[in-house]
Amino acid sequence: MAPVNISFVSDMERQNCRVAENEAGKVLEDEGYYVQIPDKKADYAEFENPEFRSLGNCIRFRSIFLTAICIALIMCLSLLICLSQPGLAPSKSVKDTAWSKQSASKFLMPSIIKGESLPSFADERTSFHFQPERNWMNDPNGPMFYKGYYHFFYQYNPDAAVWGNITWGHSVSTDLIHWHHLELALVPDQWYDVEGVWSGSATILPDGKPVILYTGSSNESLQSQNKAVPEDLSDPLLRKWVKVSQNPMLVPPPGIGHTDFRDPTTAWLESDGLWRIAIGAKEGTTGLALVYKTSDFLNWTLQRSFLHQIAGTGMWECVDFYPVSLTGTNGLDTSKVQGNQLVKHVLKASLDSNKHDYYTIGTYSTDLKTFVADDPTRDVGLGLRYDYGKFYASKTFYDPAQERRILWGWANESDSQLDDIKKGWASVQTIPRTLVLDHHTGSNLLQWPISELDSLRGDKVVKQDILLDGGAMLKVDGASGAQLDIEVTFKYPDVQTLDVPLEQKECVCSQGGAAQRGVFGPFGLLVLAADDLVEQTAVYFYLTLRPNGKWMTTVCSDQSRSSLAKGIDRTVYGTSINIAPTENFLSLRLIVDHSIVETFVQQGIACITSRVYPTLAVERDAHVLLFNNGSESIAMHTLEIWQMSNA
Ligand code: DQQ
Repeated sequence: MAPVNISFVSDMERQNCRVAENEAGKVLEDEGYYVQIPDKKADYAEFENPEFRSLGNCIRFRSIFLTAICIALIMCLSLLICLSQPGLAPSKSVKDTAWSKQSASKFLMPSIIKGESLPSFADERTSFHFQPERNWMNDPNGPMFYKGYYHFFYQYNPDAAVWGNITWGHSVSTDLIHWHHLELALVPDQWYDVEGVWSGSATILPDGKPVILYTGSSNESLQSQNKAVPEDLSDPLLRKWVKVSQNPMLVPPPGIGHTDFRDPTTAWLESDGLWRIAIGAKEGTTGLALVYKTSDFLNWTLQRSFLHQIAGTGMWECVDFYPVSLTGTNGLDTSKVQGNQLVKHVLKASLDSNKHDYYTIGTYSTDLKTFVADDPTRDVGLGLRYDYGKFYASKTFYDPAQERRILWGWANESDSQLDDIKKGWASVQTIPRTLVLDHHTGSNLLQWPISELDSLRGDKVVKQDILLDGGAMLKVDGASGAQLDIEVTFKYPDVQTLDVPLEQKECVCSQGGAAQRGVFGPFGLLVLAADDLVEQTAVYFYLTLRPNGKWMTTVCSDQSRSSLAKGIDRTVYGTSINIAPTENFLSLRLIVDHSIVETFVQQGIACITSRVYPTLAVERDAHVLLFNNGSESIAMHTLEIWQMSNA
């Protein structure tokens, strides 16, 4: 097998690598080496990475003596680690279930054995999420509807499972679930995009013609905005795209760095007859969105005022800007909205500094051409996120076929870059989500998987009205599997009838995850759970009763015990949510697809995406359990679990 080519490199190359590292969100530099993209599958025993060297040596020397010492050391170390983490077993006082009869050693044994072997990766590929057949993918680009087909483009490296050589991949679908992969739409073949055809958007002009605007990165890392049009408008699949001769159309204006000018939005038409686009940028550490206007998509004028800016947020990537209806649930075409009477506008920026997508709701002044957030304390980068897990560089589009606004988001891997190379692929897109303004609050969006996903629902298990005592854990029979759609509701505890302790610890998801013991929670679901629970992904609520009698509700997605494999990000994600006093229930919807768990809380008021890599809890060995790790009982009201087919 061909070894992966690893070399120490010059400062310039290091800089390039750092860009790649940012894209992947994974740190290589600390490990003292840079990976160059291999042409063929890697031979891991050849890695010079110190982390792998010890394992590699054990294999290479084939000395029984040395191997035995290696194994003994690893076993001792694993045992020590396991013993120092009582949270590995979900709860010591579980009731109602066979799990409670298992001894602690039973929980620990498989991790010792499994931890020594590298995972096989066979079960990690998703079955109904959007993924190219192989290699690296990142941002969603230019989603649109044209002549009966949904078109989806994406940042794609056709050569390897790591970021680099970025092109636009292209796929089409009639239902946003089943996809047909086409040839690359745009490749780096011009001086202005030779370092990558980076992110951008599509606009459908009033005559029905689509236009793509995208960022090119030159070999001097100059970021410019460029245009491409379909070669043959009669082809509904739009297989061929032509870059116009006037490219590059826009280069960074004075005051904006040549690497801080990227990701044009879909253009919108205003009442003055001019089209406008927003482009992400920064000045110092102030993140901002520039606006350019045009009548012909070739000649552009920079607007003097920014669309919006927020100090301290750093570079804004993949800005998105669109209206939402104050009166209905239909989506809106940005170009067809005039005036502000019946709409609010949403501004989203993907913060390069922390790789999170922040949005805010506010008013777009058609006079001043600027945006003002309704609540400055929850402005871009300060407040709401689309998703509190692994979700970045998202983009929406208006679907004229069903009059809805749809959100796409990139869910990167949580395993190591070396794992990605071995798998031969990296990243998925989350299930497309419809977006509407939450009319109860007026201050947040609601996200929900597109209704087309329901077509994959198969066999169903239903349970109703189960009281989960404090410490309970209940396996849901007939619901095992790695492809599931789950909806569950719980009742709020009736505090009138309870003697509630005054001292209640507030929940911080990352402090112990689902293994915390509270009064009202953690309670929720375990999915992708192994027989003996050595692997489990917990999604749960944790309630705290405030002195004013109101609940503080936190929701978490705990991937810290999802996998026995090594080198995996074990962050416990979560957020607190505001529940209206009229809502006397708590609800979760979980979309489980092998290595991704997408959670929709309270009809979409908050979302959390986790990437998980079970090694034992796969296929029919992946179970679902209800659990309550708090001391007070919790009533589960309804539980519905569907097996999901492949897309
Ligand atoms: N990814 C693209 C850039 C964008 C970044 C490059 C966000 O255009 O800013 O692949 O993930």
